[in-house]
Amino acid sequence: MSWPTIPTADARPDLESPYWDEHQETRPPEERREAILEKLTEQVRYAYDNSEFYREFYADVDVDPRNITSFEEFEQLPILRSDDIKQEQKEHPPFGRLLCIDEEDITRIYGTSGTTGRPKVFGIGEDDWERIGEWHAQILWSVGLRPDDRVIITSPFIQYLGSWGALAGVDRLGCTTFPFGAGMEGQTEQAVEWIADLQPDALYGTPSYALYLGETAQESGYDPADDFSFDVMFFSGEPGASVPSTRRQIETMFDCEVIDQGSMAEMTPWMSNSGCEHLKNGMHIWNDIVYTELLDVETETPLDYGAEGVPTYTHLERTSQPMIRYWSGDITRWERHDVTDCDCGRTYPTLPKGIYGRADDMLVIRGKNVFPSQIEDQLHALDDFGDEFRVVVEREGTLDTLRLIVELADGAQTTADEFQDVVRTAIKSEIGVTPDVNVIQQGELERTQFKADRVKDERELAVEI
Ligand code: 8LQ
Repeated sequence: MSWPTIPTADARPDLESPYWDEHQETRPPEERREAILEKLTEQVRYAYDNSEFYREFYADVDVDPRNITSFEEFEQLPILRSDDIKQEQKEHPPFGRLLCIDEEDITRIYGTSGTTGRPKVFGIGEDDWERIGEWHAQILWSVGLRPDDRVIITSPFIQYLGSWGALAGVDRLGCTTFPFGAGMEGQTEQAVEWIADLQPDALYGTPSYALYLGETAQESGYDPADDFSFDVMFFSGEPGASVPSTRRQIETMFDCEVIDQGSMAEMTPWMSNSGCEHLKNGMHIWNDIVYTELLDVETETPLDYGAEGVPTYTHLERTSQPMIRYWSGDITRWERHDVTDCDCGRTYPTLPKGIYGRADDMLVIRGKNVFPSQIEDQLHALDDFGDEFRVVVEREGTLDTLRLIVELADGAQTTADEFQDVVRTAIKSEIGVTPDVNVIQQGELERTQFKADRVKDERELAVEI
């Protein structure tokens, strides 16, 4: 086995092949594990040899980072967190000593796109970027994209790696790329006209943006199902594509298939979590591209299939800024491939319900654990829902209260009072907590052109009595 692999310039499988690399994708999991371990050993040794940060980080471990011989040894390496990267980059700006190549060999600089705190900086070398393109192309092949497809990218072309990573894959696959972007005033209205004229076959963006795009198209007099010709939309960045009723709504609105994708920008190739054209909900974990463990949220120890925990990722072939045992802070459940209802033939583990959300997005309301994506699922299943909502958690005395601000669709069959009851009942049956519900008219809440931010937790502001 060679490490790291050399990207294959422009080779592509036969058009009829469902696989980019049949052996890699369909081999028995045990055989794959052996190959993964070889790559893990190489990756950890490489990081240790080339990064002062990792040498310090592993100073007290009981295993030899230059020669990891088993998964058990690998699991003794400490977990890397976002704050470790931020601190390291603060002390050794701009890249931190995580960087394993010379600064002059960085060909691309990206960063985190959040609005708060110090952004994280990612320096990526040329060969890493080529591998990212290659792997994204491989995964997009499983999604059903082929070189004759026209693909519009409707996420912001900022530091956000989602847009650029999708672009790299679509380019490498040989599709016609239409890098439209998002985020500027009036851009969505323009996107509607461009899509109506150019009829792309596929779209990449966030699920929230697809709904906004669909609504905007309807306001401009289009029916996205009839007037556009999308076969597939692939999404990343937030839950939604694996929230069953949101997924159904997008599929119906555009008459297309929906594919869920995405790990984290740090972990690019972030498509290593991805649905395929056969999977009805959720994502396969391409764990021979990025190795993924599921760790217990409290004990941080590895969990078996069937359990719920935090995906923790390790690059397998990254030469510029490798991440090893990187804690995502997300929550999901994973299953072995043969427990999943998917007939694609791939033997990767699967996240059947996608990533529900971040552990710190989980609201504990009166002792019940609630993910905003559960509320989203209930609301999108209601006929008269006007597509947007907000969740406000407040504290009255010692009790937590859940307030929902929910839009009623234009042309709804129910009154605001009736809809309020419908929402209350639906949410109570899903999460066991009765919310206060404020009904407002469709269009009153701001739409996002990127990732939605729908939750306001005001409990910390409350005075304890
Ligand atoms: N996150 C990302 N993808 C998600 C998904 N499919 N389902 C649920 N939550 C998801 C560059 C790619 O779009 C991945 C990405 O968005 O990277 P970021 O910007 O670093 O954000 C990572 C976080 O987005 C994850 O930790 C998930 O909480 C969420």
